[in-house]
Amino acid sequence: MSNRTFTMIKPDAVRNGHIGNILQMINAAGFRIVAMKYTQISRQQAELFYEVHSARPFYGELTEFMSSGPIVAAILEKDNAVADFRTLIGATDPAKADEGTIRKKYAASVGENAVHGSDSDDNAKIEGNFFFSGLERF
Ligand code: 3AN
Repeated sequence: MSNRTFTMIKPDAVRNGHIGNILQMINAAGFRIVAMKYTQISRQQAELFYEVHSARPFYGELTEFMSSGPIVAAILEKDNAVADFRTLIGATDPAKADEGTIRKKYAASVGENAVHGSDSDDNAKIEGNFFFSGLERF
């Protein structure tokens, strides 16, 4: 079990003005911010980041959306970070997300679902390395 996960506040949540509220929920849940940046990825970078989903029917829609505006990327630290963060964000489909989760509060649809959270320790490392150098982690 590793104690780090990777997240993005997605373009829909940024556009809708939810950065502050989402960061507050992340802090309140006991995560420490190891690295953070406000940035926008290109279509090509989104295709690379989501390469594991390249065979899925929503890949085009997903990579277009994720490159459509700025995002907040961050590495978060806490015991059991990957699983606890998945609990905090709720189900991929906000209609199925539990009350009090980030997606229940701020997501509109399965495609535009406000936040990303790594699904394994291995992916948390790969995804964190995609966005951050060693000098950007504290
Ligand atoms: P999660 O983000 O909860 O790990 P995944 O890994 O199944 O969910 O999917 C990755 C991302 O792909 C989701 N965050 C969501 O934005 C998008 N996605 C998943 N399923 C669909 C779908 N049926 N239609 C459109 N986008 C989807």
